Amino acid sequence: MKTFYVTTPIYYANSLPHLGHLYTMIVADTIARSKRQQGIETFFLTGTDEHGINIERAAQKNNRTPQEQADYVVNYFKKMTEAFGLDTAHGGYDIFMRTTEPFHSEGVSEVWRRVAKAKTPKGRDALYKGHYEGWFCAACAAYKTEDEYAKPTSEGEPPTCLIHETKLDRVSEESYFFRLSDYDEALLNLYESADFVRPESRRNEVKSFVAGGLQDLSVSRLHSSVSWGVPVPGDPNHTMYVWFDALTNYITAIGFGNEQQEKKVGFEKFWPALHMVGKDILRFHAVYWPAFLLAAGIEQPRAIVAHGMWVDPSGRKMSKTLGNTIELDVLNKFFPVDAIRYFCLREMVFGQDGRFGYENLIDRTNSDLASGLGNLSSRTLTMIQRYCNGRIPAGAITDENRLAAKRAGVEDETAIADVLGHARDEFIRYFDEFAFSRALEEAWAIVARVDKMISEATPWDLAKDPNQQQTLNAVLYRAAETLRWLGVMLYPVMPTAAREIHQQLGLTDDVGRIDARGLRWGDLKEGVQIQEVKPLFPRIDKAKTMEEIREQKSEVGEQKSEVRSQESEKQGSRPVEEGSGQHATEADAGAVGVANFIDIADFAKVELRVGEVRTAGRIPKADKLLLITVDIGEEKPRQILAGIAQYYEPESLVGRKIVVVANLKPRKLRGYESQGMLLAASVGEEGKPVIATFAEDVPNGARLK
Ligand code: ME8
Repeated sequence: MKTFYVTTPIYYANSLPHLGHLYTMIVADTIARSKRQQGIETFFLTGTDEHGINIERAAQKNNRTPQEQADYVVNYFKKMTEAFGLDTAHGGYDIFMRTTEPFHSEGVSEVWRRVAKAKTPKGRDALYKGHYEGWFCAACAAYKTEDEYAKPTSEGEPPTCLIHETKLDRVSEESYFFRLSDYDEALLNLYESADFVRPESRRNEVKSFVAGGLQDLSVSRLHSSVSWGVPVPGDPNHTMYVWFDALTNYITAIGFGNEQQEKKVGFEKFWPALHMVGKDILRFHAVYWPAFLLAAGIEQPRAIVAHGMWVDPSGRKMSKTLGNTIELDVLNKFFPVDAIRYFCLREMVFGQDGRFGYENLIDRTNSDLASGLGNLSSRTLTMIQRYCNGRIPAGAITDENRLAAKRAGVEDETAIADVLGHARDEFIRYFDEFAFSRALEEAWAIVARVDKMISEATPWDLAKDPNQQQTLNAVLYRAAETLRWLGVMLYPVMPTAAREIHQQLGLTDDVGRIDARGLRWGDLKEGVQIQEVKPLFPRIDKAKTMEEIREQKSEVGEQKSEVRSQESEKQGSRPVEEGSGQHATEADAGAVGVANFIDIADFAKVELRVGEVRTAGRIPKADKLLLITVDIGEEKPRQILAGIAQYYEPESLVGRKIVVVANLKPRKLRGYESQGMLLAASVGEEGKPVIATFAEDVPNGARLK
C-alpha cells in the first residue's frame, strides 16, 4: 500500500500558538486529508519543540520548571487543535510529537552517534570538538553572523537580533562542530531536483545561500550553560544544539533509533516526509537537516515546502511585542472552522506573505461561503425538497424536450460533465502544486457557473408548468450532482461543510474516502431521499462581530495583563516589554471569554482625572513610546509613558486635555518611571490609539466618575 508522511514544524513550547502556527497545521492537514481520500495510508505529524534556553527562560519567567512550561503550552495546543478539528479524533494529526519524549532522546542519540562516526564527502570527520566564540539568539535558537544582527549603539552592549529585536547572548565555550562547510556540493546536488525545495523562489534562495559558502555549525552547548536538552552521547558535559534535537523529531517520531515508535508506526514504512514549514525556518530544513541526514546516512526528505508569513492588514509582521497576532481563541469563538480554513488557503497565495484581517475574513465568509457555496447548496436542496418530493430527480432529457431545455439555459449533460471534469483536473493540478488559492478559484468558477444556470433556467417558473417537469428535474439534477463533486473536491479544505453537503444530499459513503480523481458524472442516483436542509455558512453580521471581537480582545488583554502582573508579583518586578500591555506572552488557557460585571465600588477604585499635557517627546531607541508630562492638578506634573509614538507627533499633544488613570501602580519602562496611564480608544484591526478628550473646558485634576 502506498504511504505518505507530512509534517509541520514542531513549535516552540515557550509561548502559546497563534494564527501562524494554526496555518501550517491547516495546510498540512489539508494535504493529509487529500492523500487519505486517495486511499493512501498517511501519517501526519505536528508537535512541540521543548528543549533549549528559549524554553528554560520562558519557564523561569513564568515561575515554572521547563517541563511544566512545556506541559502548559502543550495543553493549550491540544485544546486548540481539538477546537479546530485538527486532532486525531477529528481525522487530523496522527502524532503530537514532543521532544521531551524518552523515545525521542533514544533516537536522536542514535543519529548523533552516526554523525560522530561519519566522514564528510571530503573525507574529514563530520563532527569535531572546537571552541565557539560568537553571538547566539535565544529566540531563533541560532548563532548569528555579522550580517544577521544590528550592532549596538553604545559600547559594552550586546548586538540585537534583526528578526526578534532582542539582545544576543555572548557564547564563548567549548563546542562540538558539524563540518557543514564540506557539504556544499552535496547539498547543491540535492537542489538540482526541482521538487526538493519548493516553491521555486525558495529553492533559488537556498541555492544561493549554499553557493555563497557554508560555515561549520556549532551543535552543542556546555551543560553548564544549557542543561535543558538531550546530553551528547558519551559526553554529558555537552547538551545537543536544540535544532539538531528538534529536526531529528521527524524521524524519531516514526521509529528511527527507537523501538517504541518503530513498532507503532514504522520508519521504513513512512519515511521520507514532506516537510511543510514557514519560510522563516527554511535554512534549518533545507540546509542543516539534509546535511545531518547525509552524514548519518539516512535518506533525504521527499520535499521541503516553505510557505509565506501572515502579516497584519497594514503589512506589519505579526509579533507578540506588537500585539497584533491573531489569537486562536478569538478566531475560534467567532468563526466556523471551515471558514477559517478556506480563508487561509484562499487568501494567501502560497509561498508569498498574506495579510490577515478579521474584516477580510468576514467578507470572504459572507461572499464566497454564505452567498456562494452555501447558497447554491441550500437553494438546490430546497427546490428538490419542494418540487421533487425531496428525492434526487432524473437528469436525463429526452429528444423531444432537448430544445426546450436548451432554451431554458440547461446545459447538455455531456457539456456540463466535460466542464466539471476539466475544472476537477485543474483543481487537482493546482492543489498538487500547493497553489491552493488557484485550486479554490477553479472550484468557485463551478459554483458561479451552476448558479448562473439556475438563475437563467428559473426552476421556480418551470415548476408552474407540468410540461416542463423534465427540464426542471434536469436543472436540479445538474446542480445536485455538481454539489456532490464539490463536496469531494473541497473535503480536504472544508471537511465539515463537505460532510454536511453529502449528508444533506442523502449520501452515505464517507466523503473523506472518495478520491476526486475517480468522480464520474451521473453517479448521483436518481430517487435518493435528501435530508433536512440546513444552512452551511450563516452570514456574519460584520459590524456586530467586529464590535464583539474588539470587546473580546480587550477582555482577553485585560485578563492576560492580570495573569502577567500576578506572575510578576510572584517573581518580584521584572521589566515590562515595550508595547506588551495588550498581549502578553501567554494567556491563561482557560480564562478566555468570561463576561464579568463589576460593582460600582470596583469602578470607584479607578481614579480617572483630567490632565493637561505639558511636555511630550520621544525616547531614544523606543519607536513606540512617548514620554509625556501631564498636569493633573497636583503639585508636580506626572510623568507618563504612552505607546502612541507611531500615531501622534509629540508636539501635537502639548496643551491637550486628556484622561489619566491616576492611581495605577507606577512601573518602569525603558528606564523611565511611568506614573499613570492615558486613556485612548483602540480603533480598527491594528488597534490604532485615539486619545480620549473633552469637548468642553474642564479644570486639570477634575475626577471622572
Ligand atoms: O521555529 N505566518 O518554532 P516556532 C505563517 N521550534 N506561519 C507562521 C507565522 C506567521 N506569521 N508565525 C509562525 C520554530 N508560523 C522551531 C521549529 S522544527 C524542527 C522546529 C509558523 O514556534 C510557521 O510554520 O517559532 C513557522 O515556520 C513556525 O510557525 C515557527 O514556529
